Amino acid sequence: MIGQLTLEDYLQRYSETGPLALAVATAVDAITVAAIEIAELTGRGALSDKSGLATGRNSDGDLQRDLDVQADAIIRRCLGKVPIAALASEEMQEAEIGDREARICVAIDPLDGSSNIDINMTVGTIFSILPAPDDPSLAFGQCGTAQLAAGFVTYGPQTSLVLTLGDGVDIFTLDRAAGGFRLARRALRIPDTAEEFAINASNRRHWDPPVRAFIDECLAGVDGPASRDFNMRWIGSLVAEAYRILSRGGVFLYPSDARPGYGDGRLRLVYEAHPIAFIIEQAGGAASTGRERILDLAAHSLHQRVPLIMGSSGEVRRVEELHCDPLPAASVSAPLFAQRGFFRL
Ligand code: AFP
Repeated sequence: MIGQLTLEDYLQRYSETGPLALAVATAVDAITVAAIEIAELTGRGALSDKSGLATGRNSDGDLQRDLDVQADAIIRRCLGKVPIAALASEEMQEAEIGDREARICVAIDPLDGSSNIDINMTVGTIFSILPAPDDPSLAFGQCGTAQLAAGFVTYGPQTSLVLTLGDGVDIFTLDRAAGGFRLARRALRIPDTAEEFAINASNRRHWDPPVRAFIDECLAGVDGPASRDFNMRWIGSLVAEAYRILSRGGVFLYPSDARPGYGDGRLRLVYEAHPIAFIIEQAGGAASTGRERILDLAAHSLHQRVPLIMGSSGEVRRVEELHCDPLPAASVSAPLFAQRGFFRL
């Protein structure tokens, strides 16, 4: 089965389960067609006239790069052939209403991690597929639990699609010679405990005490409450972090912090946290704001940000415990780090 089953056959089998499944399968297929074109574009790097250089800012003020815009256009062209009631993108200020008779809506982050393009790091496309409500303008105000499917494509050493249709998580890798995706990993499961944590440690002074307390526990390793040592990773690309956690466990934190504009963290609920949370939970992990389950949230605005703690369920639960019953502030400024000088207080 591994390496034999094509994504085409996989989606064909799924689409035979009903008209809604057919609509989902058709949209996933269109996104993967776009992904092959995006992979070619990102793979050309500086040889492409669409560089990773910034060209402006999107509707929410994020730095927008040529390839962000190019990837968005490719996906919208490919999805243009698919009946969709509403389409939302990080690169579009408002959602676009499409075919009001269509059964599904799609939210996309065309190129997540694009600040990594000019340093040749893995970037990716994230997508969420939702049922079309009677009023398509309400499509992206649904809870994350409404999602029918979610996935992301990594453009890295492999071009791989990580996909959930609501019954587990499978990975398909692009077979460039054949020009299509083949099943590479089936039914991924995330271990309940982590050996790696991922956070941008340069922001420590801005974190809330529960996040500091959790990271301090990780740093204390075998000498601290976790009673085991951790390794650290920070790639700066959500899809790469999610792929690693799906492959070997771990915990990722992009919390809210005290920096201006980061009161709800950096990541977007509708087209980043919701789809990633759906995938992580389908693989046996957990995804939280630190206080609430990500999938229980419904966006009140399209580009709304949300704190995201996701990965091995035991670690996510520990972060939630610390939010519910925070350690006394004094214990968070553990002298251990002042002595080590690793984290100056
Ligand atoms: P870009 O798409 O602007 O590169 O942002 C990527 C991202 O949204 C997410 O993929 C990373 O995990 C996170 O930002 C990295 O944020 P920092 O640069 O603040 O570490």
